[in-house]
Amino acid sequence: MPDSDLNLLQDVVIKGEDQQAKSITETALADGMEPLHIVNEFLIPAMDEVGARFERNEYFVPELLLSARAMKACMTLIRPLLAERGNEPVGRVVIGTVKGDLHDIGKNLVGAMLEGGGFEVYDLGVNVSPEKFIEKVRSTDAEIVGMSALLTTTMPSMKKTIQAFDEAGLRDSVKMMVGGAPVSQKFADEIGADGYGANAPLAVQLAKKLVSA
Ligand code: B1M
Repeated sequence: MPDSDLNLLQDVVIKGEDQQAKSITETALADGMEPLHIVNEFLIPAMDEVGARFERNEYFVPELLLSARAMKACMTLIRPLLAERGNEPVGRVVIGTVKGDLHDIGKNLVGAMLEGGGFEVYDLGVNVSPEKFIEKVRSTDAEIVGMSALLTTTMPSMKKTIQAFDEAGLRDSVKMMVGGAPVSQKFADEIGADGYGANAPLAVQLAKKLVSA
């Protein structure tokens, strides 16, 4: 399959057409196309474009969700092949919605876009205690912890989690990023987080900056 045919893959991911995206990826892989080439040349640029449209207020959350779903559909085929071939991920992120909080739509979106950005993502789900974050970082050697909170009442869980990493002696070996509608840069600074992502595309940019720092 020539690269020109794969431009369609980029278009359908941007449009959020998951079934079509998956079927083009399937054909490309069956034709022997390198999985990493598909990710780097088509899927990541597609998500970059989705992020850019979001920044320009041309795309909103529903479009982000559809594109993230389309990209995820492709990644379900590609991820096992990348693992098999030993391609190193950009970095490893343990992500979760903090203790007491059950909102996961934004966190899922961030996780999917991080995956699209080449990260290995360990998603702990919702209502994640500091102990669970620590346990997962220990077992995966992740470089980044991503915490999401949607409730003002659960924002303190972020601070508690950072403190728990400190107490466990792990604070210097991991970067901690936070996000969610009520979270701000000011709050991130107050609790000693390493970064704040206002939205999913910015969270990916931030994670890339944190792993290369
Ligand atoms: Co809830 N809820 N909710 N809710 N809910 C809010 C958050 C609320 C603002 C609604 C309101 O009153 N206007 C309010 C919070 C008020 C406050 O804290 N001051 C609220 C409340 C009160 C509650 C309950 C307490 C209601 C009740 O039971 N009385 C309850 C709490 C349950 C709990 O968590 N313990 C509750 C329950 C629920 C549902 C289960 C019904 C459902 C969640 C379903 C689910 O997630 N599976 C729900 C929903 C859907 C919402 C609203 C309507 C939408 C949230 C959402 O998904 N947004 C929300 C109102 C609103 O926000 N307009 C609301 C879309 C999502 C893509 O955006 O999550 O912000 P968001 O993620 C963004 C960024 O924030 C960022 O990137 C994403 C993409 O751009 N981001 C990160 C997120 N995480 C990040 C992490 C990062 C970086 C960026 O780095 C790691």
